[in-house]
Formats: sequence, C-alpha cells, structure tokens
Amino acid sequence: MKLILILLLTAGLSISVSSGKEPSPADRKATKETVNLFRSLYKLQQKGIMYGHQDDLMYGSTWWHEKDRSDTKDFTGDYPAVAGFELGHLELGDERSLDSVSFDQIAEQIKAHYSRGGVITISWHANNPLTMQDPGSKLRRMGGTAWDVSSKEAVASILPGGKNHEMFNAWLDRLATFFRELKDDTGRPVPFIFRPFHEHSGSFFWWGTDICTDKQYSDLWRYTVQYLRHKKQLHNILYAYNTDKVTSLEQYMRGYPGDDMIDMLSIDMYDRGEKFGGELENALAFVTREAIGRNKLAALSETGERWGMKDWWSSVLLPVVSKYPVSYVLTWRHTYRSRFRGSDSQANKPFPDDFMNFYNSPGTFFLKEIQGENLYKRR
Ligand code: BMA
Repeated sequence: MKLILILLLTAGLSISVSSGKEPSPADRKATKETVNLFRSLYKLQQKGIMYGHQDDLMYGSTWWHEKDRSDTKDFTGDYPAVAGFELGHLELGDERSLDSVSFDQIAEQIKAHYSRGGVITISWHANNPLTMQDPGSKLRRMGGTAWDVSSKEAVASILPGGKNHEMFNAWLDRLATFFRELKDDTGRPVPFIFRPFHEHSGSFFWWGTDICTDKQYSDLWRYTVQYLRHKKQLHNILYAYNTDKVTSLEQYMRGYPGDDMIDMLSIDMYDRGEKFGGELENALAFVTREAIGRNKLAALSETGERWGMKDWWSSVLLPVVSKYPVSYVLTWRHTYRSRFRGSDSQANKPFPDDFMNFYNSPGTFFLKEIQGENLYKRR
C-alpha cells in the first residue's frame, strides 16, 4: 500500500496515472484519426501553445479568397496551427455564411488545412430559431440572428416537444451533410473541433445564461451531440464546451452537458483593460485544472488584444498562457473591408510587429512546428 502511494506521489500530477486510463475522446466510436488528434493535442498542450486564427484561410482585411493565402502566412511566413471556420447560416440551407463566405470554399479550405497537418475548429452563430420568423422581434437590428435575445423561449422551442423541434432537426441534418463531406483524398473523415452554442456565460446569444435555464442549455448540447453522434453516425468530431469571461469555476460549469459529451473545456476572453492579465490567469488556472482532472483538452478559443497596446502579444498574452496546459489560443477574424485599397498601410499590416515575438517564442506553435508532430498518426 505504502509503495503504491509513493509511486503515485512520484508520478506527481501525471494524468494517466491519476485517472488510470489514457485520455480519449468522449465518443467511444471516434475514428482513429480523431482519437489520435485528441491524444496528440493532450500531450502537446503540456509542451506549448498552438496559434489559431479565425477565417485565416478565407480572407483578410484587404483580400478575399485567394489561393493558399493567409494573413498569418503573409506576416510570419507560416500558417496558423489552428484554422477557425464559421458555419452560421448553413442551418438555413444558404450557400454562403453570415459573413458571406461560400460553404463550398470553407469545405475546400478545411480539407486543405487537414492535408497540411493542421487543426480545424468550427464555430456556429446559428440564427435565433424562434424570432427569425418573427418580423416584430424587439431588437430589430439583431432581429432573428444569433444575437437576438428578445425571447427567453428560443432554446425551449427547439428541444423535443418545442414548436421548432422539427426545424432544428433539419438544421442539424444540414450540418451533418456538411460534416460528412469533409473527407481526405482517401475518403477518411477529417477530424475537427466543433464549438457550438459558445460563450454561454454571456447573455448576448439566444443560448446565453440569462436567456435560457442551465438545464435547457445542457439539454440543447446533449440533444445536438447525440443527434450528430448516434443518429448521424458522425465520429470525427471533438466537442468544445465554451464560456465567455467568468470569474469562478462554478460560473464556468453552469449548464455543462457532461463528460460523455465534451472533449475540450474552452473559454473566450478579450482584453478590455488593465485587469485582463489577472482575470485571464485566474480563469485559466481553474479551467485547465478542471480539464486535466476530467482528462479533457483546454483552450483559449477566442481572445483579442487591448486597443492601442503595442506589446500585448509578448507582454500580456504569452506570459499568462505559457503557464497553463492550453492547447491553443485563437484570435478572431480580420474582417474584409472592400473599401481598403492595396496602398492602405494599416490594412496591409494584418498584425502588430509584436506578433513576431509571439511567433518566435519557443513556447508557441504554428503550422510547421506541428507538422512534425503528425497529430493524426498513432503516438
Ligand atoms: C462575430 C463578429 C461578426 C461575425 C461573427 C461570425 O464575433 O465577427 O461580425 O459575423 O463573429 O463570424
């Protein structure tokens, strides 16, 4: 007994020892590439942090869908390790997203990034299922969109028994069709991280904490995962639970759908002022501790620099994220603004100079660094 105790103690916080089994995706039928990705990311998050950028492969502020182009590559010479994509309006059967990006081109770029050995993450700003049909919606500007929080019945309306339940099934069918077509050249499904119903702790989306109950939120998640996993037999998805800024673990876990659904505990936090470093540190400490305790991945799935700060990447973000086992940090899209001309110096510089310090840090991984890791191969 004493010997076992000593062995356990010397193993320190080693996750596989403390839990007794190798970390695995929640989906027991996950494809082998998905299992390998999960385990590779689990190991990699102990070594350093990957950089991710939303819509990096689709456009930048001065360009729109140019072959092999990327703002990250333009600036650093390398692609981001993690490429983010957005599916809002796919649920409606549209050909283009809410950001006017073609879904066919998104699928093409997902496959391209996978074939390079990169990691894919997908978000979904789904329309409000209740008010999108209601022209009298209170918040007219946001009427019907993901940001329309004028009714607290939206989530209830799509759960089983709700008046929009069949419509929601049709939404999920459309997502499933898109996901099923994500295949490599040999026909194997492309694994990806899916982060729907994000920023739960904020109340700016129709699935937010004050807009539905925790139970409804959890039911929404469980219904969605089960539909895609069991009914649609999609086994190439890692699911990321996500909140906006929170100050306690209790707040973070409100509405958590369960370890059998979730693969990654993620948080979104943007720098809005001097307190950010401390707040991020506090949040990452409990989010990563909880993730490790549950054999899950962790990520800072959205962040953004403080307005006007020159050395944010190296002096604010990097010192904090380096301390914790965080799989990736992702910054949001560079909105395309057609009015910019090629000569506009501001728009031509997609990142601040300090981004190179972040890029050059041995603790950060861009695409070339993770290519050597063969994330989708057995380890
Ligand atoms: C938001 C904003 C929106 C965009 C949405 C989905 O945070 O950038 O303009 O439509 O993400 O990409």
